[in-house]
Amino acid sequence: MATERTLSIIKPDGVEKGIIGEVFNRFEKGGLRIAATKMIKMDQAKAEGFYAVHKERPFFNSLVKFMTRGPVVVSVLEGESAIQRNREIMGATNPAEAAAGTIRKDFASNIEENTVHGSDAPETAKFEISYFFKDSEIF
Ligand code: IDP
Ligand code: MG
Repeated sequence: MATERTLSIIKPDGVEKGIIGEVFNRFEKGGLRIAATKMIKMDQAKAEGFYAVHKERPFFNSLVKFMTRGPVVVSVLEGESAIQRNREIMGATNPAEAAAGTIRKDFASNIEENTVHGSDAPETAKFEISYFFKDSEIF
């Protein structure tokens, strides 16, 4: 076990629902420190680049449209096994399958509008963090 960093996004539905504070509270209570954060609005190219790994999936265009419809909050979370810990706090991709007490169970609308993103592995975390933050913006 080691201290890690992971990339979190509160997606447009989460910002619209007014739960930025609630989500941050769950991260901090769950042992994750917010090392960087900012609100941005992604354009189509930025969202397509972020989700490039999914570009052959049937939901890709819809996902990009959703992720660009309003502002998001991108953050770097740091802590013990932060990547896995954040995925536990978020819950399963499909809120219908997410465990009780997870962010997605409590707030997500459906499998697409599922409130939060979290990196899934060390390599993707490194790429995703650098996609939004310079080293000098992470504390
Ligand atoms: P994850 O966010 O839990 O890692 P991924 O499989 O990496 O899930 O999918 C990325 C995002 O694409 C999901 O968070 C969700 O917003 C969207 N997504 C995944 N599967 C579907 C689907 O079957 N229909 C519509 N959107 C989906
Ligand atoms: Mg994923």
